[in-house]
Amino acid sequence: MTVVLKLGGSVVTDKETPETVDDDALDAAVDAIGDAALDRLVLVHGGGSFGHYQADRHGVSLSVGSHDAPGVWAIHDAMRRLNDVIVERLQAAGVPALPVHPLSVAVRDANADLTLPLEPTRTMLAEGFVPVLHGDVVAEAEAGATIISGDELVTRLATGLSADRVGLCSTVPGVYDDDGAVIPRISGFAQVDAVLGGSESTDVTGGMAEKVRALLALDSPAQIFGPESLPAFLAGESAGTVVDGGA
Ligand code: IP8
Repeated sequence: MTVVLKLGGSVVTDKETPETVDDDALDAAVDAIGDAALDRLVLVHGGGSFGHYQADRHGVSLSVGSHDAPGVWAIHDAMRRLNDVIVERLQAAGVPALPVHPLSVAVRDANADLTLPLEPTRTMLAEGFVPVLHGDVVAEAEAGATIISGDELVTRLATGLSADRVGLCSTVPGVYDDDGAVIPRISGFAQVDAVLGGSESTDVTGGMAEKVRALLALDSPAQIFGPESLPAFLAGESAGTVVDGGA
């Protein structure tokens, strides 16, 4: 059973203060992961107040690249330092975590199509390690370097490793309906189009719309849930919103 779990950047960092870990939230997540002791677990984490702060500062995004090496390095370095903290905490809790830095293995071509070699992750898994990837900067042909989000890594890993379960641990307990209640199951985008909006929506709802669309396209059932449901997800239970496009 291969499980891919993303810890949202806003879950494990303090979004209000640049480059600040939310120690309590991270410790709670690490304890849950340690207690679950899953066999084949791949972790991904987002940027929160580390990567997004630096990406903003240096004007780099998913679509806007940069050739400024110090700026690109500052973004990667912030993500690497967050990754260091997460890997260290996991190891301290007995989880055999090791880092995989996308900048060193992934690349985008001139059409921005991503190649993410999975051999490092696959071999770590086979050897009993827990690979920990993170949103990062990656070299992109004709653009310098652009951002790769944790969500993009999750979908690549889920497909490439034929994951059995995928979880996005976010700051919200699931996908909300119009009345603010968590939708238990989404099996097609039409079901939530009116709530999540289309391309005109704000960043935040646009972010959730993109997550749902990407998860619907996966073979594996996925779940979006808040930190309080992480132990349930790791125990194999339904948590938050189940996104299952039946692809
Ligand atoms: O928080 C973004 O990852 P995300 C990573 O998963 C950077 O969107 C470097 C901003």
